[in-house]
Amino acid sequence: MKIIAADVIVTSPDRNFVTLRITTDEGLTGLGDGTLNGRELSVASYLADHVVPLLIGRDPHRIEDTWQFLYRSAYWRRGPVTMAAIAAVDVALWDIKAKAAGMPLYQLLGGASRNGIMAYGHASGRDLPELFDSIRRHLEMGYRSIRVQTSVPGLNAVYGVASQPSTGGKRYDYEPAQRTALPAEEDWDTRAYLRHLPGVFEAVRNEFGPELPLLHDGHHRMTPIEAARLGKALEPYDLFWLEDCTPAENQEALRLVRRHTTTPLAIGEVFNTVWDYQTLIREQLIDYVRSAVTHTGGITAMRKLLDFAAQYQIKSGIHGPTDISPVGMAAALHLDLAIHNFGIQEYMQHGPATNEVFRQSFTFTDGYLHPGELPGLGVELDEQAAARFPYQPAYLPFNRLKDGTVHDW
Ligand code: CS2
Ligand code: MG
Repeated sequence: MKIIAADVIVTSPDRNFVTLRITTDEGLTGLGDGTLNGRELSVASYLADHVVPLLIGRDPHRIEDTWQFLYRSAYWRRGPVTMAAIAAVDVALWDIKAKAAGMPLYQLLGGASRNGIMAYGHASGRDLPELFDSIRRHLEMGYRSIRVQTSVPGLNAVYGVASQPSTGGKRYDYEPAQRTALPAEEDWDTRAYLRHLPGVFEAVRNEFGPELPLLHDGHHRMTPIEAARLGKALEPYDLFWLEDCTPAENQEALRLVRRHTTTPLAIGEVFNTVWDYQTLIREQLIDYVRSAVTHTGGITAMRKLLDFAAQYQIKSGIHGPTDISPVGMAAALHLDLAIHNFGIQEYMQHGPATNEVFRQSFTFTDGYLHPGELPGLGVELDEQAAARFPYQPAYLPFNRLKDGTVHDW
């Protein structure tokens, strides 16, 4: 079998997506997600201008060889753009191989290790009544694990709160990237946040009881000692995890956090390779790997990363916001079902226009996701529908502290 075409499809139903479609001379097609929020066109160009010419004529079955070729022959390695581009190719090739084998991808990855994939949803609120309503709504939608994000008194806009002015107040789910010419500026104050958050979790536990798995995303905003303080202050509320508590480029920073708290830690959605995790995993400094298949070199690389983590009893917590397309989500679900060290899967639901462009066979029932039984990934792209939604520039917001200093968003 030979690759005869590779098309980069950029569409913007509810938000921008970059999809690679590889076609073989035997009429098989495979899809891969290369969406990098707020920088979508850089991956589209990397694919169209630099990678696609290298794929034509190749044997699509040689996935590992193609991965190594794209990673090493580029000379310039790692990084979000490169690894998203490699991920798009890798996942498309796994889609083709599973279709050629006539089985859903998870079967090719070793078969199911569980009956379903526990998912968590995003509840948020500007105040407690709004937050409680949002949690109830997610429980009604079938979620059995809930991420809690809340506004902070004195701050105008905070990550993760769906119904705040910057999101037009209407959304029940939080979409961070705004279709604006320039990134929106938001404000931040860690001391105000640290004073406010423990009380919110106390109230949520009082209202919803001790069993409901609760997660929170610190979104890279604290110093290591601030993160240690928050982790400790949240211990009474038994969180499933505290995510991205401090920027982790300096992996050793987590040693300080670990020294002070037993709140489980999840990190990795902005990572792109196993190298970003070496110290974190080897020293048991995290409990969940948060990478997305789309941003970490695809299924080939994610399996190796999760196998490494398994040696340290560290579990998966794959990144699944709406800026991971249905193709990227399906790839994550096949992996989630097959691996042993599965922890939990993030699941923000896509909008109706996106579901029109990407026909999906994965299901969400009573809190559990399943990738479905169709051969391959189980997602097809409607190119005519995609063409109706041309790319629109969009940016993620950024933060400034009260004194004007740029801060992690
Ligand atoms: C977030 C993301 O879902 C999460 O855990 O951290 O929503 C993140 O903000 C976006 O993916 C950025 O594009
Ligand atoms: Mg996050």
